[in-house]
Amino acid sequence: MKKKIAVLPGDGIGPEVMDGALKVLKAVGDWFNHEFEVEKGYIGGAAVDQFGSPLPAETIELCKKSDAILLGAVGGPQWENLPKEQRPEKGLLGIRKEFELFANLRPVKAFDSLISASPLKKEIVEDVDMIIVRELTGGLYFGQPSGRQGAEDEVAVDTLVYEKSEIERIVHKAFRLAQKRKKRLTSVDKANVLETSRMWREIVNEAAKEYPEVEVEHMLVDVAAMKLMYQPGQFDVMVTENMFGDILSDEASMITGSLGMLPSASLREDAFGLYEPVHGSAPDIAGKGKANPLAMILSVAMMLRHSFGMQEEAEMIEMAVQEVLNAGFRTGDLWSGGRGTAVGTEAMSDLVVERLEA
Ligand code: GGG
Repeated sequence: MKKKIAVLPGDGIGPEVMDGALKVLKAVGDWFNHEFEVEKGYIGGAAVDQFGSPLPAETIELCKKSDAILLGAVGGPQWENLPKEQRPEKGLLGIRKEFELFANLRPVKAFDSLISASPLKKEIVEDVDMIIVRELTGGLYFGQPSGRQGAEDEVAVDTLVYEKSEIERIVHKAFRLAQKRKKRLTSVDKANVLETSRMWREIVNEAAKEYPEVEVEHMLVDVAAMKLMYQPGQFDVMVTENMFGDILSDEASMITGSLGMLPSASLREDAFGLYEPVHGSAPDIAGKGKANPLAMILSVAMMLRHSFGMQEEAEMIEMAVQEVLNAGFRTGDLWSGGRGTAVGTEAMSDLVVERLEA
C-alpha cells in the first residue's frame, strides 16, 4: 500500500521523538512492503522562525495532499511573549480547526511492566483500559471574544461557547466507540455551574436513545478527576469537552507511568487524522536526548490502525514496545533506579526498531 504522510516535528523534543517514530514507520513499511512517503513541514515556533506564522500556508497545503499527519510537539519559552496569533500553540489549534479534527482519542492503559512505574497503587492501575474522547475544536480554546479588554487591558476574557452540532458529533462518536468496547460511556461536564454543560447533558441524553445497549453515566469534572486517581478501572469510554479533556488526560497519564507514554489521534468522520503524543515540547530536556519517544511511536501505531486500516502493523509496533519495556529498558521519565537499563531517546527508538526487524 502507498500512503503519503505530512510530518510536522515542531518544537522542543518534537524533532527528537519524531526521528525515532519515523525509523519505526520505515521498519514497518519495509516489513509489510508498504510505501510510506513522508514529507516534512513546519508548525509552531519552528514555523514562526521560518515563515513568521505558526501555521503557514505551505504546511496546510502539505497536509491537504497527505493521507495523515504526524505531529511532534509545539511551544517553548522563546516564543512565549509573541502576540497571541503568533504563538506556537495557535499552530496546533489552527490545524485542528482547519481540518475539522473534532475528536481527540486518548487511550489510557498501562503496559504490564510499567504498572509499578505508576505513582498509583498496583491494584488500582492494573484493571485500567479506558479511552478519553476529548472534543477538540470548540469550547474555551476557540470562543470569542477572547483577549484583553478595558482602557488599560485590565480585564482578561475567554469565552466558553459550544454549538449544538459540535456537541452532537463528538457525543455520537463516543457512543459508537463505546458500542465497540465495553458499552459503558461516562460523560464528564460541570452541569451544576455551566450552561454549555447543561446543553451537553441534554444532548447526551437525547443521543443515548439511539444506543440503548450503552450504559451512560454523567459525572461532574471534579468528581471524574478524583475517581481517575482511586477508581480508574470503572471507566471505559469517557467523553468530555476540550479543556476538561486536556486536563483529565494529563492526569490519567499517571496511570501509564508517565505522560511520555500517552499517544493520541485527532479524527473527523473520514479516515484522515492527525496523530501526536499527548505531551508537549518539554523545553527543559529538549536537545538532550532524554525524551521518551514511545508516545510518538505509539501515535504512529494509532495512525496505521485508524487512517490506513493496518491493524496487524499497528499491533506489531505495540508488541515491540511491550517487549522493549519487558526487557527493562526505561527512559528517564520511567526510571526510578533499581533493576533495568536507563536509555535515551535514540536508544529507546532503536530498540523498538530492532524488535520489528527481528
Ligand atoms: N503534542 C502535543 C503538544 O504539543 N501540546 C502542546 C499544546 O499546546 N497543547 C495544547 C492542547 O493540546 O490543547
